[in-house]
Amino acid sequence: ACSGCGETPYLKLMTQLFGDRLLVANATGCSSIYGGNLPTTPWSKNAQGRGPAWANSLFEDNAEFGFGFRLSSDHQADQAMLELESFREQLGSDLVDSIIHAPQENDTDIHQQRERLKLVQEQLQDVHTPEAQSLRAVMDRLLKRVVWIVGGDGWAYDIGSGGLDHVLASGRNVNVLVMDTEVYSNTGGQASKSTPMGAVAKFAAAGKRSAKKDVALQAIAYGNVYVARIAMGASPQQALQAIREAEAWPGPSLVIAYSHCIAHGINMTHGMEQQRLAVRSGHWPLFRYNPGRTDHHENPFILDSLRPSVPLTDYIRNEVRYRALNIACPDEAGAILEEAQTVINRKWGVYEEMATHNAMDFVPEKASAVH
Ligand SMILES: Cc1ncc(C[n+]2csc(CCOP(=O)(O)OP(=O)(O)O)c2C)c(N)n1
Ligand code: SF4
Repeated sequence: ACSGCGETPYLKLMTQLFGDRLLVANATGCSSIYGGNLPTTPWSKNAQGRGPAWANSLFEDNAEFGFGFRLSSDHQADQAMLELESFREQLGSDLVDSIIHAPQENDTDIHQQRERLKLVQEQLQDVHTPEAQSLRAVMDRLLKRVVWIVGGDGWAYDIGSGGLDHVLASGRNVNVLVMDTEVYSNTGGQASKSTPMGAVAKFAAAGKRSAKKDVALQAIAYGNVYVARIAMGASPQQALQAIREAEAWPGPSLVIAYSHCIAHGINMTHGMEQQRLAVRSGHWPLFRYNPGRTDHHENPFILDSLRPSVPLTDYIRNEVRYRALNIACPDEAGAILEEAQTVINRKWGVYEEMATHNAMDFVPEKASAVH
């Protein structure tokens, strides 16, 4: 990756959180290039040399590709449980039941499940029947697998958006991370539906004239999708909390991560500060929509950032993609950026109002069932 890339810290964090339980479906884009070229990759391994399983299919089918990981992994877990059942007498009901009913909700639960599975391996190590060999081969499926579908905005907002929508609507336990650079970075910075109003990009040489698509609100409309908007440079704690909550939610999750990029024309050594300005100006409000909160009659929508405290111009003046607007169309630049500020003000108003709602204002619990 380019040095100072805004995408890579999210992937490193994901490895650190989920390690060898992580299955990653990676859309084509910068992340499939720097992520797939060993040894310089943000994906890391633990002391035992184990790390995530990773694969890249295409640009356009990544959500469906990752959805397949979920289906196959659930199927393999079911198969492993059946095979484990057939050893109930030999292993003892206590051990078998504790494996089958293990909660696996936090690090301690996961550690305990690993220990139980180790115990089964030990007890079966001298059993050489085909059944025992088969169980040994599938047993690691009884450790909870975490599926993350990752990619850029070109994939999520544009070319893979139909598939992404379909997968989010499935109610299944998949997690999606969109590393949003607001352009197609890997192919040189073409505009996507994520490109903000006023930014100059390829195919938007006179500045993008329409507002950025709000994929978060689209997903929130389903009611059963966990949705968060994060920016590690502005709030690493909120980013960490959102990624953890997304994984813990038993249905679909969508995390949209602000990712600064060389395509923005910034000094990359100040990328994280630029993320802070994106949040403080209201360009990138931080929030979490956690459907699980409606179970406790709480508002699922939490606005994590404060009301904008600096004008948009304070953020965009550090970025060539916006400064280029004055050169490309000096007569219109002022009006376009004024409009962009209005978009931000109104969008903030929408989020602020959502944050004052109560659970009853959102999709009801029954309609938001997950499976
Ligand atoms: C169907 C298809 N169209 C175009 C491409 C060429 N292509 C590869 S990566 C890429 C850009 C990816 O942009 P984005 O999803 O925003 O990810 P980023 O590179 O910004 O991380 C494009 C257009 C492709 N591989 N497949
Ligand atoms: S082009 Fe942007 S997203 Fe791609 S590696 Fe460079 S900084 Fe990261």
